[in-house]
Amino acid sequence: MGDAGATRADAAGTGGPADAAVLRRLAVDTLDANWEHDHTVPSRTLYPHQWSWDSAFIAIGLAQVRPERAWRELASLFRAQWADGRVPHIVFNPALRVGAYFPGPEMWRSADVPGAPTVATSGLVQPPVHALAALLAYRRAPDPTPALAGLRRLYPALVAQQRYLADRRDVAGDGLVCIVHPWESGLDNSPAWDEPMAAVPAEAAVMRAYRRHDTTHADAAHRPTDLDYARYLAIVAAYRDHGYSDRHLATAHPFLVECPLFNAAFGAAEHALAEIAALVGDDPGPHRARAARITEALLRRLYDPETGTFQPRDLRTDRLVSARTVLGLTPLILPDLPTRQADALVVEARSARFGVASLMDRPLPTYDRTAPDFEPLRYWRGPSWLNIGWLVRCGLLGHGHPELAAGLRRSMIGLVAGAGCHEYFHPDTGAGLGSPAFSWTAALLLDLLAD
Ligand code: 2M8
Repeated sequence: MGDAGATRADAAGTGGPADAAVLRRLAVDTLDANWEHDHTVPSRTLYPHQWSWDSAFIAIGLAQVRPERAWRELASLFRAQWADGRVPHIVFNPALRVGAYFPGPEMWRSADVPGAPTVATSGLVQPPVHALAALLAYRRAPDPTPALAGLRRLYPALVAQQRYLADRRDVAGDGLVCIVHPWESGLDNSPAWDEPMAAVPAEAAVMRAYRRHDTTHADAAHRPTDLDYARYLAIVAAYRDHGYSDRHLATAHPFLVECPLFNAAFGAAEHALAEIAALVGDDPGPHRARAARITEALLRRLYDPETGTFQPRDLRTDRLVSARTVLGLTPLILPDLPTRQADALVVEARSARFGVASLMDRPLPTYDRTAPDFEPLRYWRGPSWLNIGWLVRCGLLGHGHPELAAGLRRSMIGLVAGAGCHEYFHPDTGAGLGSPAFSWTAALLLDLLAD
């Protein structure tokens, strides 16, 4: 990032009240502009419907400034929960024209599935950060009474979300959840998925039959490729054609991966549910026990002592993937991660690959910046994203690294001070990329400013 950005970052991050007020205003205006009846769209142009983990991050920011909306945001998402407990990764706004987003409801055909809600949705899920978000929304709320009522209403749905994942998605029977599509990771085209995706048969040419919506609103060089999309569609079709039933996954599904971030969120959700249970008068014990089992399974199955980080496991080959992405750092959000592994993750975070420091010279990238295929402009293959930095910062705080957490916070605030509420940022210059008015950037900025 350039000098001007760094200066503004320091002013905002170390108590420049005027700059902080300007940034807060920008964030609130962005969230207000993206509010749509009962939810916030991630971006008016690129993502005009409701997305699952976006809504969770957004609720954390709304809790401070529009507390009533924080609970409406989560409630509208969970109204679209399927009978089996899955929380769909997209809830489609029926008021929008066909073609407002690709792939739209006509590709997913959720209405054909018994147990799907009346509103059209996708059939995939995203990292279950919602229980953590609900707990933080409660803590951030100016008035605890309505916030506690919001938590109480949401609690059974959050429990059902976890039950779906535990009962239907533990395909290997090892206590971890598997994702069945890269979109479920939230880091769609991360190099983490290159190895498992290479085994998915598809040809880029099939995309000639479709019109991609994303590349009319963003530079194609900053987005997944046509071959990526051809594979995304092939995996959706495989899942959909089995009625989104998870019974066929082990035998018939082309993409099955245990992701460190998804499973860290799964474990963090049980920790959060234990705290929520205590607040709403339920027994926290079973949540604590499940949380401990998830951390143990993550250590056993996804921790690689050779590299000192967590790596996704491809269940089709039963091998850990080799790419070192920021996904590997995210189990730091688990409060019960043992010191040995937490320390190893801090070494990895501070390495030249990720550059976390108390005074960061560049933003946290999503992929090892020393890798030959590091791509500073292409979506999740290098650029810096606020939700990931925010999660890593939570982990650093939880494991006793306040100086590193402060460095990361300053760097993230500096990104928005320098470029605005962009979707993602160039990992060298801090330039804004993707949507210029992106909701979770705004929401998490509010959270960072409040700390
Ligand atoms: C991106 O994913 C969607 C597909 O779900 C897309 O590329 O169209 C990802 O960044 C994902 O993490 C995010 O939830 C979504 C909406 O912001 O966009």
